[in-house]
Amino acid sequence: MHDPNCLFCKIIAGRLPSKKVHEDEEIFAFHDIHPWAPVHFLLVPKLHIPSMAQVDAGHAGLLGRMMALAPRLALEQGCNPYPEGGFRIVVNTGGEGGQEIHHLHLHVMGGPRPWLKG
Ligand code: DGP
Repeated sequence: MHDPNCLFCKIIAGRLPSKKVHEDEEIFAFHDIHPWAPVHFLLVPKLHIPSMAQVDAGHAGLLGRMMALAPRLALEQGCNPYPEGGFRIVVNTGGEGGQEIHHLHLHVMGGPRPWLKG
């Protein structure tokens, strides 16, 4: 199921361009257009779920596979290995959660960030 008016559904369908990081039957990943970190990509289900607020137990397998995929893609995209390296996963949810695009997505962010060192 997709929403014809949804920006991320259009990206998944190839109707809008993106820098693709990964695609399989149920998951799509692409670089964020406004990166907040040296590595910053978005991991989205192909299924149009508006946000974490609409997630239910039926989505548990899909969300688990997205979370399991994130570390592999983070390393492939240039994040350094755990524990010195690593990455951050953020899921903005709703207006007060800072969500702008209403298609569930994980922000995966990492890479060297010298400003965090003492
Ligand atoms: P959020 O605030 O959590 O809904 O984050 C949405 C992110 O989506 C934001 O970091 C910028 C990114 N974004 C918005 N429009 C586009 C686009 O057309 N292409 C790509 N690659 N990213 C986009």
